[in-house]
Amino acid sequence: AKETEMAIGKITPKQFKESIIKHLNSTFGTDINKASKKAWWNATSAALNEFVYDRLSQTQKTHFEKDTRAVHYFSLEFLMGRLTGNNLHNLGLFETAKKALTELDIDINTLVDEEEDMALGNGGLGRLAACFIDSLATMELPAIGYGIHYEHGLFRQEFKDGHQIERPDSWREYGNPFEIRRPESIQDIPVYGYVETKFNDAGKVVKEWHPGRIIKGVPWDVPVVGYSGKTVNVLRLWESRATNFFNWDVFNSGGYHDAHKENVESETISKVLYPNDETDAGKELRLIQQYFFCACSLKDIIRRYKRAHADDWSNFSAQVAVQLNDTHPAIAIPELMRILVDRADMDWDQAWKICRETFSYTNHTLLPEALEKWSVRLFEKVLPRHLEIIYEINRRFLESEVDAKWPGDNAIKSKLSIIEEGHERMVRMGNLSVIGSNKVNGVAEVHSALVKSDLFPEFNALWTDKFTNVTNGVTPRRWLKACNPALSKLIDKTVGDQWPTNQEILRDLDKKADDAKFQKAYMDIKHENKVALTKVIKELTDVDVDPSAIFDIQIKRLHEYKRQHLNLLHIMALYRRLLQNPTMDMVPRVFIFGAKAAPGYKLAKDIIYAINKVADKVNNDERIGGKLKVVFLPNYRVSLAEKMIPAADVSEQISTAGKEASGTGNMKLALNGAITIGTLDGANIEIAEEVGEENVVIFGLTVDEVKALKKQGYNPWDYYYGNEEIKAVLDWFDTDYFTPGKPGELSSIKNSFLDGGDPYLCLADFESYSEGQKEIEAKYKDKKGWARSAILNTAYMGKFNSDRSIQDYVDRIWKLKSCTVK
Ligand code: 26M
Repeated sequence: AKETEMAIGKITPKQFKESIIKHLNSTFGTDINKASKKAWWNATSAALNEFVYDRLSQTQKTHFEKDTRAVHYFSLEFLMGRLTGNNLHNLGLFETAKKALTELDIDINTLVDEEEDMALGNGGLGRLAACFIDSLATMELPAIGYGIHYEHGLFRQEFKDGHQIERPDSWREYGNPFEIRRPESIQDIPVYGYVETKFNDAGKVVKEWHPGRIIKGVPWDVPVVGYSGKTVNVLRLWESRATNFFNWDVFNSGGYHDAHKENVESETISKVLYPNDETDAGKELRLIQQYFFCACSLKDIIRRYKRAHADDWSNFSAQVAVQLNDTHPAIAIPELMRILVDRADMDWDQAWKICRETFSYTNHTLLPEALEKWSVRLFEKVLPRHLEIIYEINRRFLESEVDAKWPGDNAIKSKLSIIEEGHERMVRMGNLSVIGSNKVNGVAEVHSALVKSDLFPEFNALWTDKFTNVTNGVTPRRWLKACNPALSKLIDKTVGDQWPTNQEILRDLDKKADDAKFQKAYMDIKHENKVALTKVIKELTDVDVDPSAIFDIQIKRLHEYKRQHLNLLHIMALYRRLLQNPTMDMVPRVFIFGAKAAPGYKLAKDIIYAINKVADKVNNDERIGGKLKVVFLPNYRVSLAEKMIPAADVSEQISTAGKEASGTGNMKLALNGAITIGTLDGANIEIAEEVGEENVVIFGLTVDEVKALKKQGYNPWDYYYGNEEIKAVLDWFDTDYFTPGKPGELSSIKNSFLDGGDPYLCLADFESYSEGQKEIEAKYKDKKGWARSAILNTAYMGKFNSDRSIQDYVDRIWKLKSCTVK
């Protein structure tokens, strides 16, 4: 009862039940006797939506009437996961719905499992966007998320003989009860064509873009329900459609196929999410996706602005903040210039001032292969007018700002230029983003320092105040309250139920860290969560694991720099130690992986295969008495993370120092009481600071040591010949031990460490990692010490609440005010 009062006044389980039945009947044309599981889920969501849509309208009305400044979060990715459970929790209706469904003989957990994940993102960057819009709504801040309504989200992963197979994701096959199509807000977007230079009546040179094609953008709105349900913001996602009036000439002259082809091409734009993360593909369709959604979103923003301010642009940047989620939406900068200069006839300097006040840019990576560049040739073909505008932005920047600071220094000019000269001239989206932005931020302290010192040192010298840090965070509503209900109830009972919106409160749990009764309650819940995961593991892999073993979890995209293969080396070393000494004293351990590899990333896929093959062998080896198990859960995604994270004892955060910008899975795992084994990289550094050195295990080279080793010349062979265990394990890859009858199938892994040069220094960190793992085991044997550490991890993770991140963005970048919705 208390739960529902906070949100939406009074609704009883009985009323909720009646609403579900009503929707089964009149919205879905079925009834309680013959409804399918999907129909039950749809009807429950429809019942819940009655509250959502009401608050959505109220929020929009209030924001309009008060003409609030708003932030517009531009992102190619929003990795939302499932919405039903989350929205029920945020509205305070979860218990009500549970009771209502129980009366209908339906288990709410089974019901929410019917929902497909909304997987419109690859990994960290996309999930961060989803946590941020949750926090923005919870903090009652006026905000809109803008992105693409992909027909297919991130591929579904299957394993066939241990190999990754990609299958299309069709998340909307059974409908999405939460989204609303808004045909009244369709936008037309031009692409291709050529630019004509003309003189206007005043004798001034003007540019006219004659586009080769017009694409229609149709918005779909997904309500974003803040915790307590007071503010419901929107995530507006654009779907591309062909403009059916466009090529009737071709059609009428008998060219049905050509006209049709153009339609298909236009509708391809929002078909599928690019599955790369970190490496830049340089594909034409990707550039069009970027431009398409930025152009739709800016038109939408300007339409809304003009409703209150007509043609007076003077308040634009006071009303509109745009945050660029990496460089992917950077094309919005020249697009706004085009609108202001070509369409609104504004002079360049005034337009440029507005642009620079409007945009800010978040950097998520330092990896050179991830820095976006587009060939000038492609740009000219797709966006000829934008290329000219970029040239002009660049010319003015180099001739005035750079030359004033470093007169005549051509070396610096060529480094800072938006255009990279060379065999093929390229447009550097990072430089464009820095030059066109008000603020540039990294996502953890160490990362932001490296953005200044290593990635953009000259820009930092030019504009010191432009660079800042906002350490990432995660929403405790999804990543503790909803995914770990038993622990949440224990926390409620111990420190009160205000912790989901007040990050300070969890800290009070530290008083209970040594309390035997509390330790038992906390560890009993962990055990129950492990039992639940054991069932999931059995279902997905048919492997039996023991819930009293240490559950050691590495979940994240598959990447060399994240070093799943370092984890694998250590597993193989443990296995070898056990074979050599079967009576070895060892706490049983289950190593659990979840990861998707980009479909074109050969080594990443080989690593998945190798882990699966080692798992097969280890799991079926009677000699080691079940002390070691390895499972790779297929199709890792948000909803699977929600089942894995509450069951983790150990969190693997083992990237090469300097490579992981922040990490956010590290935060979710620690919040749920897993002990981190990690390098001093990204947010791990700040996590260790918060939870205390004695409650994490840190190993490996530091950022400075990595740099020094590389400079001195790193030779992996030194470690191969210098450490007999490393040598034996690497040589194992060349045998057919794990792939009977097929020697050499795993050799590419060994080669990556040796001939490949081991670019991420796995061998250099191996010994230290292995020692760290011994430390983990020793800690685990001390049951009380372990419980204390786990509790303190939960208690001291308050800083990594995404509400704190959003407050930092508000204070340092957006200067936003919250707005109470009646
Ligand atoms: C690039 C080109 C073509 C297609 C897709 C991409 C692309 C997509 C996603 C490139 C990078 C993408 O995401 C990078 C990412 O997820 N970075 C992670 O961001 C998190 C949130 O800040 C950090 O916590 C992680 O450390 C960082 O790796």
